[in-house]
Amino acid sequence: MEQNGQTGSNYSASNIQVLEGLEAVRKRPAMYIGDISEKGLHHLVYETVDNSIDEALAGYCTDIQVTICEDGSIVVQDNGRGIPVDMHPKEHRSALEVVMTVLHAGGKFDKGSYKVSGGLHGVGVSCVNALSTRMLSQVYRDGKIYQQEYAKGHPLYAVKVVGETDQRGTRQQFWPDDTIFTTTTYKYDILANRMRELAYLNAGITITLTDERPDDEGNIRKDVFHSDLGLREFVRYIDSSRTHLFDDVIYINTEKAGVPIEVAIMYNTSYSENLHSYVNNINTIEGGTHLAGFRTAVTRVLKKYAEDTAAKQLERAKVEIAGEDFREGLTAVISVKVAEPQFEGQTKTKLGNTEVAGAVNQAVGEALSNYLEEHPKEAKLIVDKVILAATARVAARKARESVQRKSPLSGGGLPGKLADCSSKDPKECELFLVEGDSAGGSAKSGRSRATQAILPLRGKILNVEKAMWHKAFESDEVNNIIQALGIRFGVGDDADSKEANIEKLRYHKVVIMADADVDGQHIATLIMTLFFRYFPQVIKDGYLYIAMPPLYRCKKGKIEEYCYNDVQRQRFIEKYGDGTENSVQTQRYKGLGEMSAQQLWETTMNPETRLLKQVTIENAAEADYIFSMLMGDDVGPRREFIERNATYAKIDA
Ligand code: 0RA
Repeated sequence: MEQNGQTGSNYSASNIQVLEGLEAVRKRPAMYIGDISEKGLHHLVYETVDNSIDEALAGYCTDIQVTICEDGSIVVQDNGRGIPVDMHPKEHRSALEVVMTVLHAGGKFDKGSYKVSGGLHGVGVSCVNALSTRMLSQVYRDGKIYQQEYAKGHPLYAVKVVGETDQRGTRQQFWPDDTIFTTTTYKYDILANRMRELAYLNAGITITLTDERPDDEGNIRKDVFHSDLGLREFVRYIDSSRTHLFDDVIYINTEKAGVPIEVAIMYNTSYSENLHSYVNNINTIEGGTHLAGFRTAVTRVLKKYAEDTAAKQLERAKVEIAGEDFREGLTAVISVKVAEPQFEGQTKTKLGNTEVAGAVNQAVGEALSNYLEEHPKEAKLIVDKVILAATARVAARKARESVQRKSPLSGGGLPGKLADCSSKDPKECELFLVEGDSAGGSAKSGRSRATQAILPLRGKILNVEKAMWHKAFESDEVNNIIQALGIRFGVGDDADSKEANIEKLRYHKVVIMADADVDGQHIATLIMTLFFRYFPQVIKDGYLYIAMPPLYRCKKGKIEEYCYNDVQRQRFIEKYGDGTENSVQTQRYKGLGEMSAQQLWETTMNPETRLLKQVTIENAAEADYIFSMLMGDDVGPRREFIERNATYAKIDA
C-alpha cells in the first residue's frame, strides 16, 4: 500500500535538488561528519541516537536501544512519538522522507530543543542515510507500522504501511558504506563510552547497547546505561578510583539568563584538576565561555571564603594563592544547554557565546558560597588543600630551578642522554622515548640521524598519578623528557603556573617505544599518564604516538616476514606453511633489545614500513576515569580492565 498516493516510478523526479544535497555529503563526507575513519563511522550512530535523545528531552521517550547487528549494520530504536509521516505541506512528500533525505531537515520540526548548529553533531540523520549503502526507517504510530527504505540516501519507494502495532516509536537501521569509510567495523567499547556518557548527561533515559556479533566464545555483549542522578553519578564514576576529600557531591541545577546549567563537583586528594564540559551533550574539549565562567566563580568564591575564615593560616603559609590552586583535586562536570551555540577553535569544540560565561559564573558562585556557608567542615578541608597546593606549586618551581642550576645542560639546554637529530624543524622531527639503555643504543645506531632523535629512559618513570606536583620535577627522567621536548612551565606573568606551554615543542612526533610485554605496556602507560596529566596539549594536537614493534619474525625457506600480531603470523603459516606451525620457523621477540640496530630500523622506526599508533583522547571523561583507575590504588578494577584489554597477556601466558 502506498502512502500519500505517490508511486515509486515518478517519485524521485521532483527531488533533484534534494538528491544533489545528499550527493554533496557523499562527495565530501568529512565536511559533514568530521572524517571518514573509525571516528566518522561511529559518528553515524551518535547522530542517529541524538534524534532519539531529543525526543526524550522533549519528554516523550524513555528508552533507546542501540544494536550492532551480526551483519555489521546498526539499529537505533526508541519509544518516542515516532517521526511524523503525514504529508509535508511545502515539500509534498511525507515528513519522514523529508527528514531522511533533506540536509538539516531535522530543524524543520524544531521542538524548541537545543539543536546544534555546525560543529560535530546536528548534521541530521539524512547524512547517515547518504553515507549508507542501505537504510531502513520504520515509524510505529497510530497503530500502524510505516516504512521507507533508501540506497545511498535515495528513497526506494514512498512511505508505506507494512503492518499494525500497539507500540510507539522510531526504528532506524543503516548499513554504512564501505566505499566511503576506511573501516565499517563498529567497536563496542567506543559506542559504550558514548552511551554511558549520554546516560549520565540525560538523567532518567535508559540506553541499552547490544552487540549481536558473537565473540570468540560465541557470546554477545550487552550493557544497560541509566542514571537517575545524572551528573552527580557521573562525577562519582569519574572519581571512583580516587580518594574523596569528603563524600559530598556539590550539585547545581538551575537556569540563568535563559541558559540551563547543570554542574557537579567533587574534591579528591589527587593533584590534578579534571574538568569535563559539555554543550548540548557535546564534549567541549577545548573549553570555552562556560568553563571560563566556572573557573572564575570557583576562584572568586573560594578566595573570599579563605580570606574570611583562614587569614592567619594564609599568612603563615607565606604563599600567594593562584587560581589553579583552588582547583587541585577538583573533578567537575559542567553541562549547559545553549540555543544557538557558537563553536570555535581547531576542532570546533570551544564554546564562544559570551553571555554563557556570566550565567555560569553567577550560578556556580551562588551555589558554591551557599555550600561553604552550610558545610564549614568540608569547607575547611578544601581551604587546607588549597594552601597545600599553593605551597607545592612554589616548591615545584624551586625544584625546576635547582635542577637547572645543578646540571648544566649540554648545548641549548638539552639533556645529556638525548641523541638529538640534526634538523631543527619540529614538523619533520621525531623523538623516540626508548625503554632501556640497550634498546636505546640500537635505536641510536639504527635511526635516521637527520630527523630522528633518541632519548633512552631508565626503567619505570615516576607514576605522576600518585605523586605531588613538585615530586615530578625532582625526577631526572621526567625532567629529561620535558627538556628534550622543549616544554616550558611558568611562562609569562605566572611564573609558577602548572599549565604547560608547548609553543616551542621541538618534535611533532613523539614516539613511545617500549617492549611488547607486560612491563613494556606498563612503561608506556606511565609515560602516557605523564603526558595526559602534565602536557595534554601534546596529545590533543596529535603529536604523541606509540611504536609497534613486531612480535614475530616468521621464516619459510628464503621467505621472511615480520608479523606484528598473531593474525599476521597465522596468515603467514597458512600462506607459506602446510597449515601447521611445523614447516615454518618463528622467532618471537621478547624485547626491543633482541633486535639489531638494522632490524629495529626496518621494523619499528623506518617511516616507510613501520606501524605507529596515534594516542588520542576520544572521550576525556572516560580517559580520566581509566588513568586514575589504572594508576591509582585500587587493584580490583585495574585487574578487570587489564584482563579484558590485554592481548599480550594471552601471548605470554
Ligand atoms: C518531530 C515531531 C514529532 C516527533 C519527532 C520529531 C521525532 C523525531 C525522532 C527521531 C528519532 N526518534 C524520533 N522521535 C520523534 C512528533 C510530533 C507529534 O506527534 O505531534
